[in-house]
Amino acid sequence: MKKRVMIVGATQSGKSTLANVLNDATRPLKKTQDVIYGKNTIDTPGSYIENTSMYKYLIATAQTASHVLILVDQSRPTEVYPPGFAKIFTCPVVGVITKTDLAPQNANLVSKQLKRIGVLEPYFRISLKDNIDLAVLKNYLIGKQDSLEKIEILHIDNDLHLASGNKSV
Ligand SMILES: Nc1nc2c(ncn2[C@@H]2O[C@H](COP(=O)(O)OP(=O)(O)O)[C@@H](O)[C@H]2O)c(=O)[nH]1
Ligand SMILES: [Mg+2]
Repeated sequence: MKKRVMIVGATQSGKSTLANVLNDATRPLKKTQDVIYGKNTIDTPGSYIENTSMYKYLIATAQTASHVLILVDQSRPTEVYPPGFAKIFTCPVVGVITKTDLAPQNANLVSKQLKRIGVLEPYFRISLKDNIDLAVLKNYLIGKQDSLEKIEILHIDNDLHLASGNKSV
């Protein structure tokens, strides 16, 4: 079964916008306290990261995820994550800097934030307006899984082929 990518970040950091991109969807950007499962994503409420007492829900939800995306908003670089936060997850963690069309003077600051949180480079720098980097991220996260599924299907096809070949002998 294909696993989903979990998206974590402060309220208004661009989580649901990114979820729509990764799902090829146009779900409205309503503020919600619910975890939303999309085709390829698990969109988590900002409150889960803004209250330490909610971290346990993030850890539990990440159990079924292929990756955790940790978002930092270049236009509002307030610290929302504690140092080393990324280490609480057992699946791969990917650092994503959102809204890179805004406040370019914060570019270094947000990279440093991701480092402090314990996220390893490379970081994906994305903007709603930047189709290229969005496509790179999407391919990195979802393309890999799709191609694995394709390989599995090829194997099944091959097995069927062999089986039917054997029958005719
Ligand atoms: N300028 C700019 N605005 C963005 C970008 N990504 C999201 N937004 C806007 O930021 C606001 C919050 O986005 P949303 O995805 O709802 O954030 P969430 O609360 O983390 O789910 C919305 O008005 C989006 O249109 C971006 O890359 N650039
Ligand atoms: Mg949202």
